[in-house]
Amino acid sequence: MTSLIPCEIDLANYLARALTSNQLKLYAQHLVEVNTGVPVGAEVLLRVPQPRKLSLKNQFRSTFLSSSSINTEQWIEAASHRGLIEPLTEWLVKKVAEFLSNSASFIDIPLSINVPPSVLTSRFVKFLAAMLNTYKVPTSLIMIEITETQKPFDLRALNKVINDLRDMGVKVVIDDFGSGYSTMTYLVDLTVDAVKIDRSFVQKAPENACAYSVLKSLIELAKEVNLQIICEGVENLQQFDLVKRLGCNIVQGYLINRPMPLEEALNESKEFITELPLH
Ligand code: G
Ligand code: MN
Repeated sequence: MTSLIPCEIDLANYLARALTSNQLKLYAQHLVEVNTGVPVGAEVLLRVPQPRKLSLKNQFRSTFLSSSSINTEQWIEAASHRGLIEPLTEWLVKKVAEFLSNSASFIDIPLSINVPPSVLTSRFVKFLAAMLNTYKVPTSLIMIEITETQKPFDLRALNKVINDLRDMGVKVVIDDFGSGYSTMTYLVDLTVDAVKIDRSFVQKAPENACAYSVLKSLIELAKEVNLQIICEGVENLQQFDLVKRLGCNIVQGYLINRPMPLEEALNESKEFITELPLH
């Protein structure tokens, strides 16, 4: 496919263009159960094709050119400047539902989709339900990761949406746990299934006593209120052993695998058991 990218654009414009010209690709990265190495889910990630000729003037230039992936924080931030978050999230949901309906026979792990609080409204619940219904996809195959945001939002309204999703059978996870301004409030006011602890703590913990203490406390807190604990950004065995020892249930990160095209990730889930010194 040839690129339609003009020379002078920012990431938001590029995203808008990539969306309308159907150039965004879905990648996924496994979530693996710590004690068994068995994949128990996969996070869906957005990838854009590398533009051949792109002269970006703004802050996105360096991050954007260094990689063909857009991390969740980046695309949500960029998309919010153009009212793009909702259409982009709906596009993602539709693609995931479509994908699952075409391959449902070999998939039995949930796919998680990153959604910011601003999009988690009753409209989103209806849209998701309609897509899953249209494509005959069981709700148990969808997980929603609520991403960290700096925008204020109504926690009670958000919790109502979370309850509706969970009543449908969709799992809900708080993403980037510990890194935002509202960690404790989230924990108190939102009824979710799991927390995904921000990679910054996981990565610093082996060498930084303070990060270690924060990580330990975050895990203890989550355990105390009976939530499952996912640690992201696990890149080496030292980090793996540490989070396992502290009581983490599920890991994700380069130690297990890199994000790969969604289809490949799901094909791999079938036979895939992580070869780690798990016991
Ligand atoms: O915060 P969020 O869950 O959206 O993060 C997903 C991003 O993290 C993706 O862009 C993915 O490529 C990246 N990622 C996945 N595993 C690792 C890892 O082990 N280390 C680092 N630094 N990034 C990772
Ligand atoms: Mn995420």
